[in-house]
Amino acid sequence: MDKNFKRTLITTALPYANGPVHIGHLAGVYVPADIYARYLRLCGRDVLLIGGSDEHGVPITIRARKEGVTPQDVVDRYHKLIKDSFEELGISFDVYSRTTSETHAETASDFFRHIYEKGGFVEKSSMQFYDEGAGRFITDRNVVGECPVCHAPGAYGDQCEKCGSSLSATELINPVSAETGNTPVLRETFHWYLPLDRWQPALEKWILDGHKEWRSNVYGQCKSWLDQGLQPRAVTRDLDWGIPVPVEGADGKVLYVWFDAPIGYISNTKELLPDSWETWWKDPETRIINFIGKDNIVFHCIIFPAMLMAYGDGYQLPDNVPSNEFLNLEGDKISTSRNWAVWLHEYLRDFPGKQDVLRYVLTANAPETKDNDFTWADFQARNNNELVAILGNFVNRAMVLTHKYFDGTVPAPGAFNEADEKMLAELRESIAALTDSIENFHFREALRQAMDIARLGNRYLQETEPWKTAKTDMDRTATVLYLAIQLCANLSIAFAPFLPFMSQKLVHMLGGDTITWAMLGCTDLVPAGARIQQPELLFDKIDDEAVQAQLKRLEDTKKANLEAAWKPAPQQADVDFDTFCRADLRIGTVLECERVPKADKLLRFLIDDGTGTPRTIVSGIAKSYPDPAALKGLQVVFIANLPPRKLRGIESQGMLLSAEDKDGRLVLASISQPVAPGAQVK
Ligand code: B3M
Ligand code: ZN
Repeated sequence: MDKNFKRTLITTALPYANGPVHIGHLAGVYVPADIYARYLRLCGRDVLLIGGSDEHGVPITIRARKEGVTPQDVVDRYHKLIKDSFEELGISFDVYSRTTSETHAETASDFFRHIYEKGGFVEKSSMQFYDEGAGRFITDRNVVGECPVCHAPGAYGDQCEKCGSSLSATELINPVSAETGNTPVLRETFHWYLPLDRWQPALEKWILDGHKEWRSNVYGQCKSWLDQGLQPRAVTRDLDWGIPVPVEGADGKVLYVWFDAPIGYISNTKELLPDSWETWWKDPETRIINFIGKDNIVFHCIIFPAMLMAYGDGYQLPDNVPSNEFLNLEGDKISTSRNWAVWLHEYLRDFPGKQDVLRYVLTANAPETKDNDFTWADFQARNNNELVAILGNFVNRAMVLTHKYFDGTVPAPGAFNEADEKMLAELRESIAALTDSIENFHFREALRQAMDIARLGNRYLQETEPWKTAKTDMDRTATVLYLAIQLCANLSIAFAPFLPFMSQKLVHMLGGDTITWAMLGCTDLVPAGARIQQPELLFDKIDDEAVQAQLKRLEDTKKANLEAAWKPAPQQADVDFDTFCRADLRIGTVLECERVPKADKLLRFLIDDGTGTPRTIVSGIAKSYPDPAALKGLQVVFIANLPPRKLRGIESQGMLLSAEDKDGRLVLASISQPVAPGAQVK
């Protein structure tokens, strides 16, 4: 890191307060930002970690209307839930505020007004869809219709998810409002636009020439935007939820949510430090780092910087924008609307005291360079095989042995031998690599290097065997256990940015209090003669049952989603009456029904069809009827004149009619009153 910087301002993307936070948000933004902030604090650097809820935007108003509450009610509820769960996970925000705060309204209004007065916007009219029934304009995203490119139904007014074409709402075929189903009309409106094209040369110079060190996904996205040529972007909307546009003649207009949200970083700094916030934004010796997800890159690297340049007055641009790819869950894209997520507040409820485990797994699997997958099996394995078996195990062995042979007092070491020196050299190597990784935002790698120190500890004990030397050479045992305890102390520091709860507990167990990054590598962190506490387990095993419960919940979600998405199949092409009449449908009475051995789908029916000779029919509905014997006596509908067919060696003389329910269950067709077996269905 460039040592010329005096302070680092770390911002985290502001989550929309229209739902809880999930593991995708955590892995992409909050856990890495917190690791970095904690690391810099340990280095004794001046740092702020800024967060807050994004409380404007259309999805919040839609949710409110659906629930019959006000948008303010929605954001109040989720802001509190999000803020509390971040705190419980140990995300060490210096401030976590919200974009409905008064400070924010003032700051964002001032931002717009100032740029407006400098002539930094252009005003343009356009035709926009208007829902006459609801009495409001509809944003492009909330118009749906047939895609003009691939003709898929349900394309959004800004994009078709089927073919990926980017669209404008007026191109849709048969457009309707996604919310009310009304057919909208076009109405003229006007908006203020930020002419990004004016800032293109400055942005090119700043990013393409000045920040080649950015992650390739970030640099690449910026380059492709710049290569396409920047266009003016509307920064106002016709909505009633948002910050009113603070100039005359703007009735019914609010700031576009992506105009006000990034200003939230500034407002929240102001709220924390009303007197000195400007140092954090305008002093060139401040370094600004924005942690975001990949879908936010253009807003943070192009639009917000253009806003800051348009405002002027010394605002600094970010120095880096570490942006992650996406985290999937059990192979599927995380989705709030499909409830396909691990929600932070639910995790905290289901796994109390295991904040560090989630932080560990999300960092070990961080989608830093490509999309990654969270699975509960991996979660369990990383806890049991790494946190418990490597880190927890080493610390426990070192401390138990020290209690056993030295009564819990750290022994004075003798001279270090070759094995000790080799171990210390490896320790220093790991520390150097670890520090370098964190400095370069490679947290996943950094975590592995921290775990290497615990691996080193286990290997050291295995090789030096203090339990054996204790029988013959107590001096040697003293040296080994002295060094093992120093390794424990090093682990409490190396893991502090990642696993803050474990770190604190370990520091306390070793009788320490303050730790700093500079102490890493030292071999006198816990001096000879110091008393250490009885070791408590740092981690415990996660059993199959806990994991099964989570998988069951996901399975239920999948089922519920399928049912919610169910629609009757489209009607088939017409069939002429005579053709239909050739199918000979009859009623039969079930005489016997049993499973077909070794075929888990098939049932064999014996049916009274009125002819006096029972008819055998094999039907693939066994999964829906676990108790076949109970079907005896039921009157069913069958097709009598299908050619016989052999199934598992049994000749089936016809086919039973059944209906497939939403969940895939097959239900036999029957009749409303008993009739004579063999009666024809017409
Ligand atoms: N709320 C979008 C998101 O959560 C948005 C980020 C704002 S950061 C200024 O993806
Ligand atoms: Zn399409």
